[in-house]
Amino acid sequence: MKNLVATSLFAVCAIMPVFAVQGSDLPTPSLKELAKQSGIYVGAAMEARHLKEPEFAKVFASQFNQLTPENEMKWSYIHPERNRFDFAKADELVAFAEQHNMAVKGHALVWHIQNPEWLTNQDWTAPELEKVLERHIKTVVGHYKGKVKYWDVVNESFNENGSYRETLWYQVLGERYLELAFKFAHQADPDAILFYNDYSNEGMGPKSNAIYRKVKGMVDEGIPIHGVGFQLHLMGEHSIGEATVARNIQRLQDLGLKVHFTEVDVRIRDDAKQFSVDAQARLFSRLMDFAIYYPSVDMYTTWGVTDKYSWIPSWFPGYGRGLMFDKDYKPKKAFDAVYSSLLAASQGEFAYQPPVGEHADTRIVQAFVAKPLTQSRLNDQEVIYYPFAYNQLGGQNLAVPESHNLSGKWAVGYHDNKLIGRVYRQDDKTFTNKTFDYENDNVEVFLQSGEAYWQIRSVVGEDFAANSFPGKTKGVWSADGKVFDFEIEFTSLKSLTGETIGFNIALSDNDEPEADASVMLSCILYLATTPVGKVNSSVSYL
Ligand code: 9MR
Repeated sequence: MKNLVATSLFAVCAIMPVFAVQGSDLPTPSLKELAKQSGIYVGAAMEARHLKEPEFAKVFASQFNQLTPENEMKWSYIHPERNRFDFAKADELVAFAEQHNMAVKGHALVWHIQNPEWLTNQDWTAPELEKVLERHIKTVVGHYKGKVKYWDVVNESFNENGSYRETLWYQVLGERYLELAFKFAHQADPDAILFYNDYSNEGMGPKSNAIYRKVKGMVDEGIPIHGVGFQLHLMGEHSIGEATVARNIQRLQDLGLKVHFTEVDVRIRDDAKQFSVDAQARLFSRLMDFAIYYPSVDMYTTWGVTDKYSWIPSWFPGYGRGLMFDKDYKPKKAFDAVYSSLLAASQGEFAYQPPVGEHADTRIVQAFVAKPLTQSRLNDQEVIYYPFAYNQLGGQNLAVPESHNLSGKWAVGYHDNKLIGRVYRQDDKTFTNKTFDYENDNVEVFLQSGEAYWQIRSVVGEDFAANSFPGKTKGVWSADGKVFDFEIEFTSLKSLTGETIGFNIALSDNDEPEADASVMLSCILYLATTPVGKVNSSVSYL
């Protein structure tokens, strides 16, 4: 829990934002003033072109005390030719920040996107590329020494399954490019606070486990790394697994690292109803609750200020409402919710406690979407794939044991009265000839409808085994055991639209040839779900 405010047992009543509204709709005290009382920088990403817009600059300067250049410090902008750096645009932003007493976070010294052609179109040897990296980092960090206090040193090095992303940096320099980048940045400005930054790394899972292992290794070796950024580009309809985010923050905090929320936005559809607007506001404020609660979280940055300018609709057409201010710079419900959390904290009435404990430790609950399908078969284009997220049997360590080379993703949609899904699975050793199904490599699906609950299992290569599900189940494996297609038909229903169904899926892996049940190393990876959820015509919360 942060500095001034002790958690109050009495403060459980709903807290309404009580703020004076000035000429515009902006509150007094400002968001940044409240955040400061909780020891948090509240910031936003911004592009230099926005400085020309008085309303933008006004809202930014009045509400935020931290700025991240959205693009201007990326290689293609700041280092467009091998022997030419161009600081002009980034300098404008840093000057604006200085003028308004804002902290600046530089973004990003090493990334695989927005790199100039001179860098990407050449075959580098490792010593050459190391020199190029050193020169870039030392020149850029050196230029902003004393002006840019925080840096995203390395951005997005890992894949969802925890492997290294095959970038130029990784291919030529190997994983030590991370160590090199942090060392160079530190040498250029020993006072700078240096971050590793990524997306989909807020909860426990293969990606955040890989990041944890890497940053722990760097801390142990004395490499100057000071924190991990969670980008947090979220979807309004997806809740975050609070217990798993809490555990991830805690373990990074235990390493002595800071955690920054670096690129927060919560996308909802342009035609989203009040439900999604409320869900969006809850997510924004829940993140602020985390920031207030954890001493290590001292920066909360949104990826943009106003829905007028956001990267989201160009990547996700029809999702133009992801920020805290609307297109007319009016604060939205999300802003009020974040403000309320900070106001409560400033008044000693902050009551939020992240869920922890046995239950939270061993079950990760994450909402996901099952989409309606146009036909009675799965079409990869119509569904959303999710990674199998963690090792259910891992106790405190939810990473897949290193001996298990297992990863996968899954999706489910629905048509008429059928759930129709697919699993892509990768495993180096597949066992299917043991006595009991549960000793073999398999996929397990857990279903709940009302009070009834079923577990159905399909050993690799076989249909679902006999089970008590009252409808029809069918599972078909590809010959190589890598793709599993399944259908689960609720024969008592005509349609699943409007139904409430619990759904959960797991990959089980046994890599011990002689193992019986008592020594079986079973590795269940799953994206767990709330026990009960809803299916409606557009989206399901299972
Ligand atoms: O918001 C940025 C957008 O203007 C750029 O076109 C895009 C290029 O990939 O990068 C966006 O910012 C990204 C950030 O640098 C790293 N995390 C993901 C952000 C959204 O894509």
